Amino acid sequence: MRLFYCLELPDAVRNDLARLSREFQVRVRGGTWVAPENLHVTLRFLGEVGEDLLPSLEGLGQNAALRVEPFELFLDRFGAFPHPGRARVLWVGPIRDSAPFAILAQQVEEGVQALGFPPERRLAHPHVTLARLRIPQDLTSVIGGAAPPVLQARVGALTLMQSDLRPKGPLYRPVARWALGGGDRGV
Ligand code: 2AM
Repeated sequence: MRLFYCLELPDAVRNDLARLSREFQVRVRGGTWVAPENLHVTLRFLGEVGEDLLPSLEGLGQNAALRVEPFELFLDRFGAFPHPGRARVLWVGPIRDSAPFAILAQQVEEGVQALGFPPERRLAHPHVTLARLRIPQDLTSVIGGAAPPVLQARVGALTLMQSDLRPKGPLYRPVARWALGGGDRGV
């Protein structure tokens, strides 16, 4: 199974992001646009994982979720990976670092490394991918010319998500969900 840890977003925030995405779709050609229901914040991509690892991954998720209280994630800037001048990924994310996000990401990273996953070389950077571009494009003026987003998402849970790749786009299904701070929000 193909798995990743992520933060799900409230419906209202996904709706707002979908609207912003549609505005970009008029100006940016050649992108694969993330379906509104799939918009999320990746914490750690695991890739193809044997089902035997699930209990460990679930224990790890539960422990990590206990370490932080629910928090607000600001989504107040557009950006691009690796950079706007040669964009492969168009995203929305916070201007300022998010301490709760960083703590969660570090907990998960340490946990998956302890399970034998190779270290993630780059620091997890909170973002919601809107589009992936097969051919890198210069989006400097598109991003610079857009009014900055003013969104804020209440993050109340950590999710272990399964992704089934289909020709028409991935189907995401939560495998497990843990309330931050230990409240009850199971799948
Ligand atoms: P992204 O949002 O930065 O594109 C599910 O596929 C999520 O896992 C995606 O949202 C993507 O993050 C991330 N992902 C997919 N393939 C990946 C890979 N090979 N390495 C790292 N992250 C990946």
